[in-house]
Amino acid sequence: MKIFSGIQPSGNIHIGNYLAVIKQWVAFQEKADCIFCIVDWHAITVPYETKTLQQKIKEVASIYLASGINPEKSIVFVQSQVKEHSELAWLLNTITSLGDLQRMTQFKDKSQKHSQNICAGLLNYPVLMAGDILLYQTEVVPVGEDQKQHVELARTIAKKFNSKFGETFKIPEVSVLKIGAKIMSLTNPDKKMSKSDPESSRIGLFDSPEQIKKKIGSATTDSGREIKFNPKEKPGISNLLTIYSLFSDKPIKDLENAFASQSYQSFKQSLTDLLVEKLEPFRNKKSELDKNPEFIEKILADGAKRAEKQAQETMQKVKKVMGL
Ligand code: AQP
Repeated sequence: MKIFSGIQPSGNIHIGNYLAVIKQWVAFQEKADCIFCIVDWHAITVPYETKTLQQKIKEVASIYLASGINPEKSIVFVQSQVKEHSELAWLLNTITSLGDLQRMTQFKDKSQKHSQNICAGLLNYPVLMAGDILLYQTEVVPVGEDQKQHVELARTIAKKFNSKFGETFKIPEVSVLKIGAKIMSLTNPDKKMSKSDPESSRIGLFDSPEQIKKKIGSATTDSGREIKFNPKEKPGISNLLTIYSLFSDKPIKDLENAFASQSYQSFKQSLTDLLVEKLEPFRNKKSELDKNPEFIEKILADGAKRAEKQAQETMQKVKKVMGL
């Protein structure tokens, strides 16, 4: 089985990215051929800092490794180091419907968020993502809820291409968790936790115990006192219960029973302790990796070579069937 997925180096990776996506990658790694990309060409579709981009790329690589991605088993690389991604994206642009791109939820959301700066790249983002996926004949794409629509569009594009030019691409399936596919913001639990939102709205994987304590302590809860999972009526507590459940591997029902007679404050204290404990290995591994930047550079360079080989094979097929 072939797996492909990626994360943008657009800010601090948070527990939403980890619980919904990176944890799936670690599990897939045991049973499949995996390719994990740092999608820097996606990150430049909204305003960004050129000076810190390389540092952010290295940080995402550290997170992959600190989370248990084994670069000897899986391919880890930076998208812009394999030029076939942009080549295939251009070709797929010629068969992608403009209407499909305009109705993408992320395009609408990000156009609103960056209304002064809507570039064509933001509209074409899903075509580049389809290229990323199809280039490796991917069978399964593990993502969070918000990226499901883009994987569905990649399937539509692959099917259209195959019917127009002949069987070329595998049709990828999406893998989205049943619980935890959308971790919500700590300060506004009606919105997803996001890398580019204010610091207090998310827990970063490398946050210190003090930061975790402060953020969980001030996380929005709901009126009432019961620790009950009810995302419609109690979105704040339901989000914290989901985070607790995924980090402790305990079902939400068991947590509701365990905290039945306790206050929000003692539940938050217990969640803080759990997060401090579970994120400690990430912080430790990061300080180890920070001492050896050449190690990460070597992994990314090796990964790009391995990815490029597979990407070139697909591009040869694509160009041939397109008459290029
Ligand atoms: N809150 C979330 N809960 C669960 N999954 C999430 N993902 C993102 N936010 C959550 C999933 O993480 C993967 C990588 O995300 P991305 O880098 O492609 O960017 P994004 O989806 O746009 O996520 P962010 O964190 O909100 O980044 P910015 O702020 O840069 O836009 C994807 O699989 C995504 O579904």
